[in-house]
Amino acid sequence: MPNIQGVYAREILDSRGIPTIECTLWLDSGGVVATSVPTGTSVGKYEAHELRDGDPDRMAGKGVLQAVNNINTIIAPQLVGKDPGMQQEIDDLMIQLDGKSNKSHLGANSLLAVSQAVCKAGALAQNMPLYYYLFQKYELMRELMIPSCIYTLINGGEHGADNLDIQEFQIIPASHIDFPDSLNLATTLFQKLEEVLIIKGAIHSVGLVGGFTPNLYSNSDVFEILVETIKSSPYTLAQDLFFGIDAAASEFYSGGKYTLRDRAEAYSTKDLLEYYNKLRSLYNVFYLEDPFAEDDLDGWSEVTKTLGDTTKIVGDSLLATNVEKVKDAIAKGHCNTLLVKPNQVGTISETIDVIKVAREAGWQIVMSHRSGETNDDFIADFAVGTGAEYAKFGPANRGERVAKYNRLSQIYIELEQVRLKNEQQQATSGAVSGVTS
Ligand code: 2PG
Ligand code: MG
Repeated sequence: MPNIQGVYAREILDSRGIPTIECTLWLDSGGVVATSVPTGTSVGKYEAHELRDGDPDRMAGKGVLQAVNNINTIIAPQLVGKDPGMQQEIDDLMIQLDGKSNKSHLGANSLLAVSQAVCKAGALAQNMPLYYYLFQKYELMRELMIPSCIYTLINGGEHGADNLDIQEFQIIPASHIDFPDSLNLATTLFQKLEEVLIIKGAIHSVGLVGGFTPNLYSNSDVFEILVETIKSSPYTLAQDLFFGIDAAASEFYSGGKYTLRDRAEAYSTKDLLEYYNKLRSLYNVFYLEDPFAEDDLDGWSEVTKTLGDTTKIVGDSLLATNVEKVKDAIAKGHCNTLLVKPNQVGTISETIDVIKVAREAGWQIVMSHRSGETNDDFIADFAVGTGAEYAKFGPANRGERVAKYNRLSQIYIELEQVRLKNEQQQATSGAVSGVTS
């Protein structure tokens, strides 16, 4: 097996023009992999620490030269000669080198850049596609499949332009729809939505993840526009697709109240639950991500109790891909679905542990991009290889988002080829056994 010969990191820019880290790793067999880490905008307070330089004279204080230096001078020398298949050992070593519970010493961004590079190198060393390497290494499911995609069509909140309070308005094609048809549906509706927004005179620039940012009177108006868009398409709501939101509610929570432009008076936790209830019954909103602030645990318990049977209650900032937080939420019934962002925790091994805990509780998994992305498609392979039921990569729009969908398309083709080959083999052996019997 080839071993690690060198690791090198550098500062690059993400899709928002904000610095992030790219890590290159080469093996003594001559193979080379490169990967980069995403970063968030609506960052939960329980996430691992992202190390930034804070030098106001450079990159508006957001440089990552120190984190890059940590890789090149502290982590890299320790990895030379190691087997890239030893993901757990290498991640444990980096966690030890960091020494802080939230990875604030070397930075979770440094650790993840290396951890992802090691993972990619492990696949390369075995000559396997990354998704297949993960599938056979971690055995998190029986069969490989493409996750159902959650497409964000409209952005507000921190991802928008002070236009709406809810961060993401999403469409989710029904799970029986295969990936090419799902992508067709999302692309068709994205383009039809643009036409509808132009006719309405609603401003339609795009937000951080590429969704439109119309200036509307209320958050619920978005659903009227989406319903109108769907009516002008070949698709039927609640049959071919459903709605979802990522409220990212911590961003409009203050002093125990939620401020939404839908009404003058701020919403109590109970009022907001009522609001979601209405969205659920009026518009088939069956996916609620971060519906309440990360510390409003009563809101989380109530929404799971009242809507959890029919609706995915998805913990993003609440859970922060943190194993203790997930265990607590399972025990207390705070939500029923795990959103996974590897950079919230900082290593691939810890991310896998979190997924395992959620799986044991019977939860489903949503694998997620971040608002600050690069063209790296690591997360697409990671979603397939860990058996995530859902993938949230933004709209099928903008280079850094479509990189992930284009990778899913490629994996879909590979999986189809394997399926057809198996079918042919089965047919042939059936025919042979038919002849000989
Ligand atoms: C989210 C993500 C991605 P950010 O809240 O789920 O859509 O946003 O990366 O800004 O946290
Ligand atoms: Mg979120």
